[in-house]
This record gives sequence, C-alpha cells and structure tokens, in this order.
Amino acid sequence: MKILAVHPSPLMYTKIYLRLEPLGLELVAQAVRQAGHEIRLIDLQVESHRDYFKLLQNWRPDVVAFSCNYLANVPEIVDLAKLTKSMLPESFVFVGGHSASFIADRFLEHGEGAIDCILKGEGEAVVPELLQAIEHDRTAIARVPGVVSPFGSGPAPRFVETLAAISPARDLLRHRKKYFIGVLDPCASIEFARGCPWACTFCNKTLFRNKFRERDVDAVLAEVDALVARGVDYIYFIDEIFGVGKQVRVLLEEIARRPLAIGFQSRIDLWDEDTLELLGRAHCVSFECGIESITEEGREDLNKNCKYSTDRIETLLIEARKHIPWVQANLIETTKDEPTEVERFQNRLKANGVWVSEPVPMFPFPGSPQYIQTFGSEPDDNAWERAHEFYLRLFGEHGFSDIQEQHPKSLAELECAC
Ligand code: B12
Ligand SMILES: C[S@@+](CC[C@H](N)C(=O)[O-])C[C@H]1O[C@@H](n2cnc3c(N)ncnc32)[C@H](O)[C@@H]1O
Ligand code: SF4
Repeated sequence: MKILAVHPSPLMYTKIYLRLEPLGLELVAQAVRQAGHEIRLIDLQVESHRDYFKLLQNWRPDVVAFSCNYLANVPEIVDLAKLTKSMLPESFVFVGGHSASFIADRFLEHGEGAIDCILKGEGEAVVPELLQAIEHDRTAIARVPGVVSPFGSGPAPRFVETLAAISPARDLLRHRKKYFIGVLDPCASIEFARGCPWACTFCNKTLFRNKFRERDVDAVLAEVDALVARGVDYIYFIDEIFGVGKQVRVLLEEIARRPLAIGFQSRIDLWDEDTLELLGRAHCVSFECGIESITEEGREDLNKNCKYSTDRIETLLIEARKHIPWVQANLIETTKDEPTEVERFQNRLKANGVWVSEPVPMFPFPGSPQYIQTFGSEPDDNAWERAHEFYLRLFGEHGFSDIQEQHPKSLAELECAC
C-alpha cells in the first residue's frame, strides 16, 4: 500500500526558537517501510497545506497517518482528515502520538467519521500489524493493540521492548536544512534513551514514557556519523532525561572526538565537576534542567528526589556554565519558596551566566501523579477539560508566568472559535 505520514504545522515557539524534525514519525515511517509498504513523509512545520493537497492529488495514498503529540494540533488534524476523506473517500485515515493517545475517543468524535482510528502507544511497535488489518480485513483493526475505532477498541497499547531495532527513516525528510535551535542549524534530533526512572509529581510521562530503555551506544554513534556526513553540526538529544544510562560517558567521549555540538535536557544531580568538564569537551552548548524549587521542602513536595542540597545545585550550575554556553534552570511555583529568596537565587545565578526561569504555574497533566493527587482518580475522557478548567480557575486568580498568555480562553471557547 501507499502510506503518507503527516506531521502537523508548527507550534508557536517552533517558528522562532526551535524547530525539530519529526523523529517519532520518521521511526514509524521506517517500520512501515520495513513491512514492505511504500511510504512518503510530509512535515507541515516546513511545508504548506497546498503542498499536502498536491501530494494527495498526485500520489493518491491508500493510507494517511497523522502524528499528534500536542493538543494544539488537534483542530488542524481534524480539518485535514475531513478534507482528505472528501478528496480520497476510499483512503484510510488514522492518527497516533502522545496527545492522540490521551484523547482517542474525543478525537474520533470531532472527526465525525473522517478518522478511521487512533493508534495509541509507540507507533513502530504495532503499525505493521494495523496496516496488515487495513489491507486485508478492515474490521480486524479493532483487534490491534492500542487501536480505538468506531468499531471497537483493541487490547492495551504496545510499547517497544528494546530499542535495538529502531531506526528513523531520515532520508524521507524533504527539507533537512530547515530544522534549528536558536541560531544553530542544520540541527538533527537523536534519541539515546526513552523513559525516566523518577516520578516527579508534575511530569506527564506515566502514560507514555515511564519505562527507562537505553539504546546501544554503537547504534547511536553510527546515526551520529551518518548525520555528520550529511552536514549536520548540531544534535539535540530529545530524551526527556539525558544522562541516566550506563553508556553515557562512553557516548560523550566519542562525541568529543567528532565535529559537532550537542544539546539536551537533564537533571543536575546526574552530573559532577568531572562529568561537566566532559560535557564541555563533548561540545555541549545547551544544558537545560529542572531545579523546580529552591528549597528541599519544595523539591520534596514535587517528589523530585534530588540528591543534592540547594547549595550544591547552585555550585554545579555555575560550574556547568564554565563549560557550556547555555545553562538553563527551570522553576515551578510552589508555596514552599519565598518570592524574595527566589529572586536572590535567580540573581546570583544570572550574575554567573546561568538562566533561571520565573517559577511556572503547575499544570496538572493527565498522565502526571499530580493529576491523581488533585482529582482523586485516574484520567478519564474528561480529564483534559477538567485539568484545563482547574488550571485557569486557580491561576486566573493568582496570575500566570511572564511568558504565558495572561487571559487564556477556556477549552469550550477555543472549540467554538475553531
Ligand atoms: C521536542 C519536544 C518539544 C518541542 C517540540 C519542538 C518541535 N516539534 O519542533 C517543544 C519545546 C516545542 C515542546 C513543547 C512542549 N512540550 Co514537549 N517534548 C519534546 C520531547 C523532548 C521530544 C519529542 C520527541 O521527539 N520524542 C521522540 C519521539 C521518538 O517520540 P514521539 O514523537 O513521541 O513519537 C512516538 C509516539 O508518540 C508515536 N507516534 C508519534 N507520531 C505518530 C504518528 C503515528 C501515525 C503513530 C501510529 C504513532 C506516532 O510513535 C513514536 C515512536 O515511538 C518530548 C519528550 C520525549 N522525549 O518524547 C516532550 C513532550 C512530548 N513534551 C511535553 C510537554 C508537556 C510539552 C509542553 C506542554 C511543555 C510546556 N509546559 O510548555 C509544550 C507544549 C507546546 C505546545 N504549544 O503545545 C510532554 C508531553 C506532551 C503531551 N502531549 O502531554 C513530553 C512527553 C515531555 C514530558 N515528559 O513532559 N516539546
Ligand atoms: C527541563 S524539562 C525537565 C528536565 C529533566 N527531565 C529534569 O528532571 O530536570 C521540563 C521542565 O518543564 C517544567 N514542567 C514540566 N511539567 C510541568 C507542569 N506540569 N507544570 C509546569 N511546569 C512543568 C519543569 O520545570 C520541568 O523540569
Ligand atoms: S521531570 Fe525529569 S526527572 Fe522528573 S519524572 Fe520527568 S523526566 Fe523524570
């Protein structure tokens, strides 16, 4: 079959600050190709709706697969699915990714028949099975793990057991040079590990990226070398937490020998003076970490489980900045931190070149322990509406952070405007 994989348009900041390649979709595309299908990929972060419709018209795919990691992309995907079905009524349209997995039933409802199913979970683990059902017996899709369809739902979503076999179909990307972070381009994304062994209360990882799995270091280096050969000189590790695995030191020593810069998100308590020096040698140019609170009580409340004291955190952030040009520490608003103390902490670090965020209001993501603490049960079909309403009510009174919209609309208002 002919499969068209589609990534939706950019989120606001991806126009001005960073725009990353659709790595998840590239992995799904590779699994589709290995299953013997023809595959093309279009990324609407860098191509237009016009390009998409042209491709539909000229290539006439049998299946269109959308990637939806963010709720902000839902309206666009619903509209495109409807237009796709009106142009190619025989085509099979489905959606995968984080957000699609969280709101599968609602997604189908909004699709009004234009979306044939949602595939929850890690796509590469099960997409060949779904395509087999689509090709031979469409009613069988309701037996595929992670499928939610108007004809019923399959067993629990499947996740990749080992990362040994995964590899992204990077060659399908038509505009490799259009991905960037800040002024560093062309930039590529790589994953070294998936999941995280910690359980911070606010972190939206339990439904999707809980289990920690590490890739083989040689496979990662082979991917790095292939990218360098294509002219990439900046690699962003998209792991939610880079630096946990057993092979991190080996990887960094090898990267130190190569002509490229790297960036990532991590926890400060995974590093010390020696390993920060190694990061400098490995040409790390961007290190972002979640400090969350300037007090041990605050970090405890958020179940951060940080093994360092606040003084040690401060020392290491300043040490990191000696080796790395951009070091960022994120804070979350907590009742345990005195605003004047926060300001002093920020000023001391900023004087040493470390960027510290303003404390950010915590969103009770369905999929975070905080959601269950706040609402007393696992997320249901109304979870996102409930969390959003709660958040607007709470911080509408207290105020949002400096980088947020100060009078955000409710989901109901936003839906009316679509
Ligand atoms: C890069 C990134 C961003 C970038 C995106 C930049 C871009 N597109 O250019 C930026 C910085 C903008 C960003 C912002 C935010 N992000 Co973010 N982000 C990530 C990050 C680090 C990497 C994404 C990635 O490439 N993953 C790797 C690939 C391999 O996985 P994947 O894309 O999920 O794909 C897999 C599956 O989802 C699925 N799949 C994907 N597409 C498809 C398609 C089909 C057809 C199928 C079948 C399957 C499928 O299969 C893939 C392979 O297994 C993830 C963490 C992580 N490591 O995943 C967080 C993450 C996705 N972000 C998260 C969050 C919370 C946010 C923010 C809300 C943070 C905030 N408070 O502002 C914002 C939202 C912005 C917005 N306006 O909506 C959460 C969850 C998001 C959610 N849906 O709830 C994550 C998981 C981090 C976390 N643990 O909290 N983010
Ligand atoms: C920089 S990364 C985390 C990096 C790394 N995993 C860590 O633990 O340090 C994501 C940051 O976004 C912020 N964040 C995540 N979820 C949030 C939520 N639900 N509400 C507010 N801020 C959140 C936190 O400051 C978090 O550390
Ligand atoms: S915030 Fe970081 S350390 Fe905490 S659970 Fe999420 S990824 Fe893991």
